[in-house]
Amino acid sequence: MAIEKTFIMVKPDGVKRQVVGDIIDRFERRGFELKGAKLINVPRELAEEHYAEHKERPFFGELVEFITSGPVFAMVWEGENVIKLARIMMGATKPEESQPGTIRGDYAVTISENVIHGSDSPASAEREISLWFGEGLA
Ligand code: 3AN
Repeated sequence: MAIEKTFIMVKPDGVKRQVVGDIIDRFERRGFELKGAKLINVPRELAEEHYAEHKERPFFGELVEFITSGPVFAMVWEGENVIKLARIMMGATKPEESQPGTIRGDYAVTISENVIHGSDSPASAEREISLWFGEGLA
């Protein structure tokens, strides 16, 4: 299994609720390495580009509003199989399917304000890392 990088973002609800430290701790304890991190207010164009694949979905406007509503904590994590393992650590998108012990299962009860985003494939990891951090980290 190759060493991968993935893009992880604590959304505005997670930053407000001060769970950034816990999320970093979970990734460090699992054995992943932090390669980049920044707290930023997301410009609308970046939000729209990040969620471009959902442009036609009815909740696109809500997604962009939410992600630009306060600072997010964007990170790049590296390690073996990190893309898939991070998704498992995050828990399912639907609150009724996210298991206790996962990040969403421990912190979120709604589908829209669900604390964390993580790349869902090697192609999106590459795209999202360059979008948020430039080519240097990709
Ligand atoms: P994930 O973030 O788990 O990969 P996606 O890619 O299906 O989930 O959706 C992207 C984001 O859009 C989710 N994190 C969630 O916050 C939001 N979302 C998904 N489905 C809905 C929905 N039906 N209503 C509102 N927001 C949604």
